[in-house]
Amino acid sequence: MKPRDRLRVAVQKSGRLSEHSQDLLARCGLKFRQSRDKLFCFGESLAIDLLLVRDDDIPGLIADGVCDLGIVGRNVLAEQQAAAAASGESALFGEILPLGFGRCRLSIALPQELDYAGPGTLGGLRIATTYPALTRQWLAAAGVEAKVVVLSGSVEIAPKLGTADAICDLVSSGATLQANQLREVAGILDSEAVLAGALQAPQDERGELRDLLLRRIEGVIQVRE
Ligand code: PRT
Ligand code: ZN
Repeated sequence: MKPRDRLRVAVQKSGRLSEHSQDLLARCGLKFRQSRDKLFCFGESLAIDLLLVRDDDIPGLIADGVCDLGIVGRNVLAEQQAAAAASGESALFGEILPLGFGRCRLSIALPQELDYAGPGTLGGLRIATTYPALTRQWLAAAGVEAKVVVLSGSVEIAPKLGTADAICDLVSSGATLQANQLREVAGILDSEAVLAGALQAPQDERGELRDLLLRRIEGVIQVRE
């Protein structure tokens, strides 16, 4: 890959984290000119550019060295770390700094009419999720054998459809669970948006830019608190 002298940060193109992510970077004094296809933002105030992508692609872009940093939910990062661990690989990216927005939790939920007496209750059940690696990791740690049903979306309707007995999904207000007659019974992961990056910072100008951006982000977060 061609060496780069500009720092590249991956942010979500459109979704729950997009506005907050861009707002945070603007507060750090970064100004951008957007490309016509709206996928790339060229940094005009500092040599820091943005790549606008799907959130799920962010850990991979960092691992492949296409981006130096990314703003992504801890849930996405942790799922890809858990998936790497499950296949005996070590993830080449990690969490650098929690950012205090996009808060939610990954939780197990059961139909309201089912009693819950601890993780053992889940033994033998089918659990639908888009987070199979984290779900399996949690079940294994709890010593529970259950079947993980991998879905790509609309997890909350799986019990009603009969394709699963329980779910493991993100929850923020709890309204979605309630609307589907589900009850949160166990938390697997507390999540928020985080700054993610390569475990090894680049040892050149990009490393200096990364430190500068980190200090500015910390400053913005402190003022907000
Ligand atoms: O297109 P792309 O792949 O980039 O986006 P996406 O659709 O995968 O993600 P998006 O934009 O929905 O969410 C991005 C990130 O926001 C997630 O990875 C989380 O880190 C964070 N986040 C915070 C949430 C929620 N809160 C949240 N409530 N992500 C999803 N939800 C969903 C949840 O899956 C469930 O369907 O909202 C529903 C529950 O919300 P409540 O309020 O009814 O409990
Ligand atoms: Zn996504």
